[in-house]
Amino acid sequence: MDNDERSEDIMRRMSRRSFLWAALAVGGTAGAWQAIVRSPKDKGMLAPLREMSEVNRALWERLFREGSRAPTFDRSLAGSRVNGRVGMRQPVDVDAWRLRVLGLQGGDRVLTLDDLRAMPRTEETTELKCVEGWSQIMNWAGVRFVDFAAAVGPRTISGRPADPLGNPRDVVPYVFMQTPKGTYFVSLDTASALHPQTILAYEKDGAPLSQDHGAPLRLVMPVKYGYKNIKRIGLIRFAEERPKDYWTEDGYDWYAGL
Ligand SMILES: Nc1nc2c(c(=O)[nH]1)N[C@H]1C(S)=C(S)[C@@H](COP(=O)(O)O)O[C@H]1N2
Ligand SMILES: [Mo]
Repeated sequence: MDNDERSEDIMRRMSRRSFLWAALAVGGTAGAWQAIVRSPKDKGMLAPLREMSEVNRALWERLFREGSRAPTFDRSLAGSRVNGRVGMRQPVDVDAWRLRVLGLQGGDRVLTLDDLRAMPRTEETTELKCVEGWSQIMNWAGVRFVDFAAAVGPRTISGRPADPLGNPRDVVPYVFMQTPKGTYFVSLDTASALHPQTILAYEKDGAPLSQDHGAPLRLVMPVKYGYKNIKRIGLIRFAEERPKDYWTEDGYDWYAGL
């Protein structure tokens, strides 16, 4: 799909397709379902369903181009709430901690917290929304994921040097992150990972992250539900194919967009 296509065009084309589906439905819902399940598979997914997810992606990318932002708040409104300790049962030794980065053009990297602190620093006060039905405004500081990506050089689709800020669409389409022993893990679409409000946070309220909030490094992405905001990151991998995702395996939505 041409991603420079306007969302209105995508919608118009979708409604033309909807008309076709409606026509099928007149012939009986069972008939329409038969048409779906008998349709050719595309990358392991039934073609009509694949089309839906492609449209979802295209619409989101348009939102990103237009500068869609999650709300930000005054720092005085920031509070605290902790949820989820998968992969965090034992305290982490922050001094011994290292971040492994895979899927790069120049080979694997091992980074220290100081390496991350040397990258451009960003602060944001945003709302974390948990799918369980609560939300909490919190203040974070760290490096924007897009600046991190620019510093490490992820693999690209074209094979040319990565330019995550100028040409984000050339970066391979998925990002995988996991806790040091791989107990909790998320996969993300690269467009959302490169969103300007997505940060690798190492501070909360101006102090190093507590163990509960994901010391020494966690993901903060207010454009997605809390369960994608992985705490205690030990590994980041840029990927061509969609990697596994902890909560998606339990039936939660993979995209998890807000
Ligand atoms: N490693 C790890 N990260 C995690 C979780 C978890 O269980 N383990 N839970 C997620 C969920 S469901 C939520 S809502 C947020 C909560 O982040 P907080 O504790 O900083 O509020 O962390 C996310 N990151
Ligand atoms: Mo959550």
